[in-house]
Amino acid sequence: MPPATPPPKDRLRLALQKSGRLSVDSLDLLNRCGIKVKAPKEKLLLHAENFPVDLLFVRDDDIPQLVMDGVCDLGIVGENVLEETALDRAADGETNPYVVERRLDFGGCRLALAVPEERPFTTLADLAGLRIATSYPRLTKRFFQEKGLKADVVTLTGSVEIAPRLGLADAICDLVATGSTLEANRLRAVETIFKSKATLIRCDRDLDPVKRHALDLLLRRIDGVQLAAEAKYIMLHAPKAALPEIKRLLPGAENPTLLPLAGDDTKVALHAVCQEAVFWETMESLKRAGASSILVLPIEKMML
Ligand code: PRT
Ligand code: ZN
Repeated sequence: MPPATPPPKDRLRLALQKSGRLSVDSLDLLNRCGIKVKAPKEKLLLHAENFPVDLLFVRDDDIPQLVMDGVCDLGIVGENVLEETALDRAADGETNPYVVERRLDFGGCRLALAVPEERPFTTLADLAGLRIATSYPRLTKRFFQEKGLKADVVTLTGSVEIAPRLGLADAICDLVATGSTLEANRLRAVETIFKSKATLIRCDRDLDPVKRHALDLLLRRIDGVQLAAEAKYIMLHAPKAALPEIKRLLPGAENPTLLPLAGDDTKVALHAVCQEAVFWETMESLKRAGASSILVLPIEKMML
């Protein structure tokens, strides 16, 4: 753990995972927000060159604590780690002074109960009284309590998926993304107990006005990046008579721009920003409705 020195008054301090599943995406998000940092890996603390933010690189498990204790103003961490820490602190009689500023578009996974493939399972009651290995004992116990079931929860810090084979547990409660780890260990997920994404959290204390201003700017940029991630700019030619149907087919598009087409007054050019993904199926439907010359372009940044 780094020393508990408070962040400076004029620069935000943001805790990021040093090395792991969230590191690349966290830095990529900052990069897309126009925040430049050099040589992120070697140092514990880095100053962004063109934005009043310092980055502190730590283990993900330390991030909620660093933010809640005010050592960092901000942190990017999985909701699974955040919630487990919050439950842990509450059990110790501590408060949880944090605010979720943004749910981010990466780090998606679920915390799921899984049993060996050969173990019969029909309802959750089949797990009552079993030994369940997990790195998330608080979330797991809370789930069983809410269901009114008893479970013997065994805390492991890693390699949870091999616990049943080693005879350490009858079932596990672990993070699942693609499901291939469960499959490789001949386990099957039977219940999702928590869905998680990476999240940007802030220490729930008053920020100095200079830092508040920097945070507002950062949040606006994050919103711009996240909005643009799914959004597409679509251009097409459409017969005027088909416009109502074509507009209906455009996913999440408001007020398209219509432009005359030189030499053909039965048709117009339509330009629109679609807030949702544009799939091949949508393009095929547009074509069937009479659209032609359909172009779908990515959008890099967006500000509404
Ligand atoms: O060293 P440090 O403590 O910082 O990192 P860590 O090893 O504790 O965490 P890391 O880097 O593995 O994960 C960081 C965060 O990424 C997690 O807290 C989640 O919020 C998120 N995340 C997203 C995942 C996964 N997907 C994931 N698949 N975290 C872990 N896994 C593991 C899971 O534990 C299992 O072993 O991947 C395996 C399952 O993956 P699939 O794709 O085979 O289902
Ligand atoms: Zn960790």
